[in-house]
Amino acid sequence: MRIERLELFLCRLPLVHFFETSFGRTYDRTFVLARMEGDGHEGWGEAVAEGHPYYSGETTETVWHIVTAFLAPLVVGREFAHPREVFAAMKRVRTHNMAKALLEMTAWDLYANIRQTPLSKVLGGTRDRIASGVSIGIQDSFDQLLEKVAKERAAGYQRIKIKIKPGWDIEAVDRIRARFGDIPLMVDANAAYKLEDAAHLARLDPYDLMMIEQPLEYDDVMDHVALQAAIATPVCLDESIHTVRIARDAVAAKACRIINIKPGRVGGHQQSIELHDLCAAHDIPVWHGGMLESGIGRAHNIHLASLPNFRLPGDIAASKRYYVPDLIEPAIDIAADGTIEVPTGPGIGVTVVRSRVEQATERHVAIDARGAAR
Ligand code: OSB
Ligand code: MG
Repeated sequence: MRIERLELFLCRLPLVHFFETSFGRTYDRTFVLARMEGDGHEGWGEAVAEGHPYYSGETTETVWHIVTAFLAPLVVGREFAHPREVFAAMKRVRTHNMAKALLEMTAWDLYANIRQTPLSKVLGGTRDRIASGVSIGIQDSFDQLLEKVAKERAAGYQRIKIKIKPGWDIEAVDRIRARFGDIPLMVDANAAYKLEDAAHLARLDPYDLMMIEQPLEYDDVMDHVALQAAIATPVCLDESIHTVRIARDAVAAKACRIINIKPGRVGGHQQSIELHDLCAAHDIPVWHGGMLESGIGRAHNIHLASLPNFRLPGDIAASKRYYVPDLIEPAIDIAADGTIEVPTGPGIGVTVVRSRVEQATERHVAIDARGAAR
């Protein structure tokens, strides 16, 4: 396939409910969308970078800069036999995996559309529904948290994850266990703790959590090894896993027992497949994370999560928890059993509503083989 043209859209959408992590509270989401044309078809993708550099050093503005100045010239106007070649074509640019993933994932949708095949099939997916969980942010009170948990349980979600930070951790878990009993429950600290907090985090052991996600720093592996040896709760890494090579080292060092895969964080679908396969070979379960994506990124995630080693429910939930209306039709929804159907049409299998994208767009650029034009 030849990638003939690339468009970028810098968008902003209000969130249905604010989302609070240990980094702070967000009321809306800023993100970059990409659209590619080639061989008479189109592809869509979404970068997971946010408007701030708190989860990752990348932001929507760094994605815009790196794509327009450095990555687009390596991809636009070029011929690829398969989208698995796209990440390698961008190798000379270091880091910036969110920017790379934007182009790489968009190329996968384009390829699947050219082949008139669902993206899940070209990625190697094996299931037609995925298990869905929710990530519940830090609330204003524990009562509000319990109400949120009750609402998501009633909606059918298969597991509950809550965000934690010092001062919003043991008591939050204790109250959820007291009210809801033995439900599938996990916590995500987004790097809010230090190794010195090991004894404090060991107080979570009796609550039989599925895992604690990213307790320590985003650039750490070895303190997680020490922490995992000191606590019974399985450690899951998110922010620390920037590349497949880091994952290999983390698994070998026993820094974690579970890994969260976000294709946007690791450079796209091909890197995610390699990470998925590495974990499968070491009997490390993986699950699919989320980054408050619009329906475009969310649809990509659903297809990837259909691969076999995605053994635990992901943070891939219904559109209506995030954006109403979503940028796609039909919106993503969950069934009463807490599963989401993998779309069966070509590519990501959902229709991008151009008028809604345009309404959300604050900046747009189109790039062809001759360069950028507004
Ligand atoms: O750490 O998994 C995370 C959202 C933004 C940035 C980081 C994270 C998250 C979530 C939300 O947990 C998951 C979702 O519902 O999309
Ligand atoms: Mg996380």
